[in-house]
Amino acid sequence: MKLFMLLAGLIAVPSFAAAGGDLDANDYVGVSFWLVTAALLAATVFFFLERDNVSAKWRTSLTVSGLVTGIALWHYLYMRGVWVETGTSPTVFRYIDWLLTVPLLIVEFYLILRAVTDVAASLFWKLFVGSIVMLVFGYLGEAGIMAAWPAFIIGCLAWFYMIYVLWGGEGAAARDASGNAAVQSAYNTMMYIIIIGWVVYPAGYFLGYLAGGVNEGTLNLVYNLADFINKILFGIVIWAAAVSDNN
Ligand SMILES: *C/C=C(C)/C=C/C=C(C)/C=C/C1=C(C)CCCC1(C)C
Repeated sequence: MKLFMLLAGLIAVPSFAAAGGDLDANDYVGVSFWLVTAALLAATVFFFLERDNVSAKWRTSLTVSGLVTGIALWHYLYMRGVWVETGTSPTVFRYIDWLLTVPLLIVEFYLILRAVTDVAASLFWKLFVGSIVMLVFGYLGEAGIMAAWPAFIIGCLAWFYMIYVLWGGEGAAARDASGNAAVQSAYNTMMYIIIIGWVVYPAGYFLGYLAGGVNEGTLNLVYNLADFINKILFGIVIWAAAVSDNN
């Protein structure tokens, strides 16, 4: 079954990818789209195959990591095409990708805690709703449906709220109570990714909409590298905790 899905994917992918036109070797932004696409493919295969190498309680976390990179892979195929053909930011594809992958990423905190300790469903909802509010207001601001500043401020408040829940709120309490070293260290690394790795996205919004413009190429290059850390590395941290947890 897995092999079948993999083969179906490999056959289907090039027909979409071909729509992207030629990739110019000097177009380093286009090349970065290409490299991250390949890395997302590898990461997706890796997370799904590694499910078999971890104990049952960790499998959902690895599945979700694979869904995140798989969904992003799908969007990257199209985003590269938009960039190569138009030289502009694929904003709509980025936001659809974020809308699907960011809630899945943030919910991983709940999942890794749930693998080793009792954790209330309210933690899931706080993080999930926080991520949706952040993205919806970001999009309203970028699309010009709402004024750029208030949308940005509400989006940032939602992000700070998630950081608060993870740093000092319900998430931190569950982490401390879990008494599981593998989960605690993964939790902390993941939390720093949410705090530091995620700065790139509001910074891009700020420069582009509030500070008078940003170079589209630089913006996309930085977003692509950030996605590598925030999606692939994030999943690897979870995988590392899963394989080192032997309780
Ligand atoms: C894989 C994609 C990821 C991790 C995307 C993350 C996106 C954000 C953290 C976006 C944050 C924003 C704000 C904090 C304020 C409003 C504007 C946004 C949506 C860019």
